[in-house]
Amino acid sequence: MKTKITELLGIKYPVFQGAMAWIADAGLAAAVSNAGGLGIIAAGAAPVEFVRDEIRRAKQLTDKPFAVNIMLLNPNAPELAQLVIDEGVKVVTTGAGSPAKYMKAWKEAGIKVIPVIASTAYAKRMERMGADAVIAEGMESGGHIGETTTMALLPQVVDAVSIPVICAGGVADGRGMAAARIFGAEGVQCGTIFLSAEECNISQQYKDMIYKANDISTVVTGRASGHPVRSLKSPLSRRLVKMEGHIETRTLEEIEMITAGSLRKAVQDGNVEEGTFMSGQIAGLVNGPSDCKTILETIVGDAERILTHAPALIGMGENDG
Ligand code: TUI
Repeated sequence: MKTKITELLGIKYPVFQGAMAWIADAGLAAAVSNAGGLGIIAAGAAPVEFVRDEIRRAKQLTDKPFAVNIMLLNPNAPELAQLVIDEGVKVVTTGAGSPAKYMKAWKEAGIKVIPVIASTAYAKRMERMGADAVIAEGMESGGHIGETTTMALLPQVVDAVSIPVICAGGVADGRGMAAARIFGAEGVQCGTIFLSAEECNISQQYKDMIYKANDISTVVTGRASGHPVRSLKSPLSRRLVKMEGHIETRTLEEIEMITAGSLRKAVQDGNVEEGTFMSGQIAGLVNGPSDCKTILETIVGDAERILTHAPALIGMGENDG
């Protein structure tokens, strides 16, 4: 499947692996890139030295393009912005804010910049600023989210900008990818499905919770503090929902106390009681272990089949009257 994004980045499949903080390391990113997609290392809240080592490790593991994601709420963001230049990273994605401060230096360094956006206004700003593409992320996604669904956001962003749009939020199979392409997206970004990859190094508890999840297994917490986060329903998220039901300043501080470090507790320790198990709403489609190559080939192969045979599949074929 050739699109403006496969051409722009020199990759085989127009599928990005979402930059999941604490999860998307060099091992996962390189496995995705080697399988033909765009692997992305999530800098998350990690120290600069750690991210430098991960970038160097990815270069050892793959000769294909990979990206680094900079989460702009991270206090280290300015140092990370320089690090990607120093390390010769070719593609940068950003999330949770504006990359305005770094855009000029990145473009001068020849870096392809692809911000995650959650509104048309922001998409237009990014285009004016020189972004090479945008990732339109619907609120079906896991982690920190905006307010609009993929179904509503994607066509509006596609109409609002002329640069390529990548669809994120709710995509885990060929149907999702085919739908995204019909809406005008040049590619997709998937997060949750990659939690099932053998190359994804997270606790077995986290994987099992994803495999057991269904369509109503996630919940959004943190709206009160201005950083809404989607995660699996769990002892911690249930406590947060209760606390947010009667919010005062004291509980906001308490919430900060119990959520700080809770993603690490989920990813590394498999701490079911105190962990935040971030997940998209599509987790119900993720039912067991797989690997990056199978995931990519299944999504793209199924999308191609659906798009090729679409008229017959929806009863509008030549022989369907
Ligand atoms: O960034 C994400 N997803 C994330 S970051 C993350 S780590 C975290 N942990 C705890 C609390 C908060 C974050 C987990 N998941 N996705 C990209 C994304 N960006 N989603 C939404 C946005 C976004 C939101 C506002 C992008 C730009 C933006 O700008 C608003 C404005 O007008 O300044």
